[in-house]
Amino acid sequence: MNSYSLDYIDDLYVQYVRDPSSVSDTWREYFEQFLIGAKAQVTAGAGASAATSNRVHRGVSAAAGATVARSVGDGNGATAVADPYETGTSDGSTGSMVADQALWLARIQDRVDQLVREYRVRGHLIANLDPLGLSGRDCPELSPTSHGISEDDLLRPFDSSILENVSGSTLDVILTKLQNTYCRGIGAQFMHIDNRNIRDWLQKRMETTENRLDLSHQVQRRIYARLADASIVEDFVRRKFVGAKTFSLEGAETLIPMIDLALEKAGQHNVKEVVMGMAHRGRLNVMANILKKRAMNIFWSFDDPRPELSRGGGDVRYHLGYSSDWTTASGDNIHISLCFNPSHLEFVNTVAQGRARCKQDIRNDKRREEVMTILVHGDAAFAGEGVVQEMLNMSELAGYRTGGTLHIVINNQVGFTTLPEDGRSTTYATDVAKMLQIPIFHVNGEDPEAVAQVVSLAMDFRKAFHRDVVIDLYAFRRWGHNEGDEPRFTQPRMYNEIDRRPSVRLKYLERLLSLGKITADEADQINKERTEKLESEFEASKNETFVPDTQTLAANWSEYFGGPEPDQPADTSFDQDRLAGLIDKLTRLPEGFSQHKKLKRPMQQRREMSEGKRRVDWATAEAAAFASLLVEGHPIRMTGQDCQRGTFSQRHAVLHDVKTGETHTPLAHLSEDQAPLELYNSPLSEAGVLGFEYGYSLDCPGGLVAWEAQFGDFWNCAQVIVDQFIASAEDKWNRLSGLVMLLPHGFEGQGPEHCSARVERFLAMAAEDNIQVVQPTTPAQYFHLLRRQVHSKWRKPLVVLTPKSLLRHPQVTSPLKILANSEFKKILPDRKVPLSTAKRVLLCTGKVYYDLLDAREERAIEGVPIMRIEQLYPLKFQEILASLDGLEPGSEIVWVQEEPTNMGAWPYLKLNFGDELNERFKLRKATRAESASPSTGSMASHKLEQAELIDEAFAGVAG
Ligand SMILES: Cc1ncc(C[n+]2csc(CCOP(=O)(O)OP(=O)(O)O)c2C)c(N)n1
Repeated sequence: MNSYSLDYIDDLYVQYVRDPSSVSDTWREYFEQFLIGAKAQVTAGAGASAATSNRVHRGVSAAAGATVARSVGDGNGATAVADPYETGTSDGSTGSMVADQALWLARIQDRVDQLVREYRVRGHLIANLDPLGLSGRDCPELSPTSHGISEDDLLRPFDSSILENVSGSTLDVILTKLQNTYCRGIGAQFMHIDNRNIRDWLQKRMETTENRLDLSHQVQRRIYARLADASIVEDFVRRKFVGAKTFSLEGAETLIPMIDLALEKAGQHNVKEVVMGMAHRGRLNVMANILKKRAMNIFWSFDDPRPELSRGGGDVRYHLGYSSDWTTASGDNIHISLCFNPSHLEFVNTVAQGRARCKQDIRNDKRREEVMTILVHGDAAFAGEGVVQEMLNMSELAGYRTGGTLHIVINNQVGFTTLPEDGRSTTYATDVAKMLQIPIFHVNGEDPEAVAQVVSLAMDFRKAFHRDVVIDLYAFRRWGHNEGDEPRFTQPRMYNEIDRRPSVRLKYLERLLSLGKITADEADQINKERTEKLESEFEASKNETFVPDTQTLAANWSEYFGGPEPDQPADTSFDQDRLAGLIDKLTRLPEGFSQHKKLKRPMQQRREMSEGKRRVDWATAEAAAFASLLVEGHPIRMTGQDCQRGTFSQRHAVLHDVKTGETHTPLAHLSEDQAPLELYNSPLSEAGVLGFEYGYSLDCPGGLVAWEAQFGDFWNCAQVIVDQFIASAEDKWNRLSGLVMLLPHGFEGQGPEHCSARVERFLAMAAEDNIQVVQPTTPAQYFHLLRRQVHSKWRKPLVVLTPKSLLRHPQVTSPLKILANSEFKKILPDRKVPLSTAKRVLLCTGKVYYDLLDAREERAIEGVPIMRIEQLYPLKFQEILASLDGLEPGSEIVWVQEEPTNMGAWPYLKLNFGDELNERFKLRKATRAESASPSTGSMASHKLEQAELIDEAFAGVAG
């Protein structure tokens, strides 16, 4: 017994003394017995026989004994009870055979129980996981001698109370069972799970079977056939397209039977749809053998005979998505969608999760059982990319849960040229997943039957507990990182070993042949069928008339379109009385609801807005837009950090009863038949959460899906999601999204990380009408913008720079009738100062408009209209020109922005419209000086700069 186990029992005892119900039944019973015995001994003094004492104290550890002794002693003022192991003669013998047997039992029971526990905790360390045998580990805690168990002890029959089905077995039989369970081709990590029921479930499943499935002949043949599928495709492609990049799966072909068996289980578990996310490795193989994409389409892409089809767009073949239907052996149908994927490893994870969540919501799958996600990862990427942690953290949250994801790590033990020892500080590539209360199974990829067991167990775990589960598929990479890459430059020893290894298909075939489970003829037949099929697909792909299968958008996208912005705006009006009624409803609270006293006034004001007595403010316009969409039947999902209340305490979409803590969400109580509303505070993540919402939007064309940044400054933590998905998915993959990004923006002296949503970045990536970049300045404009996003059939991501101080600015209000009856306007003219009388035009966007307005009024400046560009992109020169109609040619136009000159919209405007504007007018700028960071950290300095900016805008215009 080592100190670790003694401490463990000691701790357990202390726990028991504090609260007997906090320990397991077995331990409670044991401690009760112990105390009875201890008391008896105290009462009987030295007369109590050691044998009795030992029998009573069966299983107590030395340390626990000491604790118990202390505790009993403290309680009774009696002397400490001796450690039962120390009782008797100096050699440990009591002199009585019965007593000796009891003494041995008491000692050994503890030690064996501890050893059993060690196997459960650490057995995976010595499991036979690595086909290359490079990562073997040592674990002295698993040797019986380190627990004081002798060779002789091993041969004695023994009754373990904590292992099932071992009654009367000798210790060595018990040990063999443990080794079979925990140290063969499967290494299980599950003892970090706090919930005992879950641990027991796993233990039982593994220990009663020794973690092996009794596979039927059919299943064994099926596994072989899937291995043949996997390896023959690889072989074929390598022969026909010499040197082409495929990111071969070879060395990890067991992935294909693994997914195949997962889908079989999924069918049995009533899963109807699977969303898959995976990177480059093995993707073509998965496409061919799991998604059943016709090989002719894959082959065609290697020759790439029609360059004109993908000029400037499209993507490489190993990033493309696909979807198809799968029929399991038992006849269940599952629709599988493989997500389009950028090179950026692991970022697709939450995109896939968001898609699965949306599919569940569409199916009204409240238990989140009919749609599941399978994510395939690389070992280096899983350990290295932080977004993995973000995804895992989201997996159990009410707003993001998807009922349990199957994670498969293709662990080829190298990342490009980097070995695990240089790539991670953890024992396993999967250790980040230990943060969750879920099991992690490591499995030897050259042991297809262990793989079959693991995937069955993992899928059953997911079904039973609705949690994620991780399989770490230990394998190798037969070729270089890609097929043109020489791995022996950097991994010579590893590749010596790899070169010696036959394929897993051949190894498994040998096994089945030796067991008589398949004949050589049958195996040949399986191989021949596959090769012939591939040959015929290859020939077909060469045919000049061949047209590759490009999948169109799913059926629920049929009425929506992408491409250029349509000329016709969508009708975003809404019946005024109905809108007033909805706003009023937002102020009604359930009977007895105790509202925070500071909310009473805004609520009263909101009521007045509904009655037309007060103009509508920003937050009310947003709530009104949401409410109107919901009652029209458009679902809304909005998440973001603290978005329920709103970072600036403006939204209060979820109210909290100050007495009970109960919540009330007025937007969810508008009408019986309103569409569903999902409004969640997000975890403190940008990349993971934005990826999720983007994914959700891919399957939710008819709803409003919005993500709000705490401050616009933070979206760049999710830069990859914006660059690789939001801005470019239509161009690369022809996939549309109507996702809304709400980014609080404005220079208000709060420092360089609380001022700028870096609009210049969006404008730099804006092309081909790929996104909308909008900075609305009135509540009515915001209302129509949100409604337009749903009512237009043109689906584009919408980036909105939203206000902060303007949320409470007295001038930032709109009449209810403009919300009801108007529409979104890309450019707002100055209605007070006609262009025909203008000496100069100030052109701006966002909050600075109100600063300019104030200054113009204060300084009594005349003849300087201030125009606002509300939609920065898409924006055509003709639209700008039309809004300048009437302005004398040669007049001065000043672009005014709060941002430094190298940021904001100025670089974009100058690049796209500068020459044309200058041909007709004189364009200049009023901006902050160029700067490496967006703003000063000093409030005083901010004010000075702002005043200078306004002065510059009006410079030379007499007041
Ligand atoms: C975010 C990101 N960083 C870097 C790369 C470049 N890269 C492509 S594959 C790769 C190695 C990946 O190793 P692993 O995750 O083990 O997968 P494997 O290729 O071995 O299957 C790297 C670094 C990338 N694609 N994405």
